[in-house]
Amino acid sequence: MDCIFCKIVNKEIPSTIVYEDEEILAFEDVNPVAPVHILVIPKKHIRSLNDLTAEDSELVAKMMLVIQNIAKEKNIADAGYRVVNNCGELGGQAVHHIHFHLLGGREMLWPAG
Ligand code: DGP
Repeated sequence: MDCIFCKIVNKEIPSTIVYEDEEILAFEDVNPVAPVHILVIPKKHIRSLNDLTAEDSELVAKMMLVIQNIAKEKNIADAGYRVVNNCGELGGQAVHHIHFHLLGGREMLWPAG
């Protein structure tokens, strides 16, 4: 499968990893839009939020806790941060392997663009 994030999971493409366990990988976004910009992904290939099933519930909950922990480690937890999932074409999803953006270190605007 020609998935760039699967290649990052398999270490075929280098990345700056900030967290890894059996199921989850977190790494710095190659094109950061904030001082802290980390992508949190499941190691198993799930195409988008539309493709999650009830069986993925625990995995998604773990990903949220990974995000919470990274926010603490990066010292952005107290100030606040944003978690983004882009789903599908109109949602702006460019990489079709589900991922959550952790954005912090600056004030976030609303509504999002
Ligand atoms: P999205 O639009 O939500 O699908 O965002 C995809 C993000 O993935 C985008 O912010 C840039 C990032 N990205 C794409 N290719 C690579 C890569 O090879 N390495 C890293 N670290 N990030 C990547």
